[in-house]
Amino acid sequence: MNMKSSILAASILAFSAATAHAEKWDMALAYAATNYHSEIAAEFAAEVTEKSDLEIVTHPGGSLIGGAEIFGAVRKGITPIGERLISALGNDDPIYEIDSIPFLATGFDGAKKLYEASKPALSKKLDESGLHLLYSCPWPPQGFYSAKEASSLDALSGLKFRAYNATTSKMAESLGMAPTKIEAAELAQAFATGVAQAMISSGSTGYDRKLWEHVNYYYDVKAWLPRNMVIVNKKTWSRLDNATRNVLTEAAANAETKCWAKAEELDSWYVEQFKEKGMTVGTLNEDVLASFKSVGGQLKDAWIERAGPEGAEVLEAYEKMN
Ligand code: PCA
Repeated sequence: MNMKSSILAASILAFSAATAHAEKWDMALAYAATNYHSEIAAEFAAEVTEKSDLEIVTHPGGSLIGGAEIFGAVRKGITPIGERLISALGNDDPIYEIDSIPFLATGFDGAKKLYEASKPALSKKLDESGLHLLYSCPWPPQGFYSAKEASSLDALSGLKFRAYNATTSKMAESLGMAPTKIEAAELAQAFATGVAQAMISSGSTGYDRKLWEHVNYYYDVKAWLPRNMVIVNKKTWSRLDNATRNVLTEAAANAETKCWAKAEELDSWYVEQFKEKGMTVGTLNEDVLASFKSVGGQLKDAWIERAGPEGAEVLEAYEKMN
C-alpha cells in the first residue's frame, strides 16, 4: 500500500470507528489519569465502547468538571456519567459518610463488608436523587501526612489541614488543626504554597501529588477506607435498551472487582515509595493515636445520631457480618 492509500485506509477506519456508536458519553473523573481509579474507569469505558453502541470517553483530573461539581452535574444530566468520592456528599445524606466513620472498617475485608451492608441504602438514596449506581471502589487505608513530626498534639496545633470531606474537617478541628477543603487535583499547589501542611488521605493520593516534595512525615494510621462511586444520570439510564444496560452492568462489575484488588495490591507499594523518596514513615505514637481514636469515637457517635434508624440498621447488618 502506498502512503496515500494507507492514510486513506486509516482515516476510513477512524471514521467508521467514530460512527459505529449511536451515542457518546463524556465521563467526568476527579483524580489523576495515572491513578488506578482513573485507569480502571478508562478500562471500563473501553469495554462498554467495544461491546455496545455506546462510546464512553473519560476525562480525568477534573478536566471536564471539577471534583466538587461532578455529583451535581451527573444528577442534572450536564454529563451522563461520572465518578465521585462518596463521603464528600455528607451534607446530602449521612449514608454517604458511612465509609469514613473513623476506625469502623480499617482494612480491605472490613471495607468490603461495610460496602455490602450499606449498598442497598446507598443505591436507594442515589435512586431517589435521580442517579443509578454502577460501581464503587475504595482508596487504601487513610494515613496522616504532616510537615511537622507528630510527637504530640501540641506539635500539630494550628497546622493548616487539607480536608476532603466533613469527617476530615471535623477531625482536624477537634485535634487542634485548621481545616480547609481542597480537591486532590489542587493538592500539590496547596502544599507548595503553604495553604496546606497536613492531611489525612491514602498513600495513593500522596503518591499521585508527590507529597514528599512538601511534607516529611507519613503515619500509617489506617483510619478508614473511603470509596469513590461511578454514577449515571437515571433518566439517561432509563432510556437505554436492555442490551446496552447489561453491557454497562457487566463492565461495572468487572471494574469493581479489578479496582478493589488493585487498591489492596498498591497499598503497601505506595508507602514503600515514600520511604524511597526520603519521607519518615511510621505509626502514630500511643498518645497521639489515642487522641485520633477518641475524636474518631465522638464522630462515630455523632454520625449514629444523625443517621437515625436507617443508619443503625446498616451498622447492625455490618456488625453481623463480622
Ligand atoms: N484520596 C482522596 C480521597 C481519599 C483518598 O485516599 C483524596 O485525598 O482526595
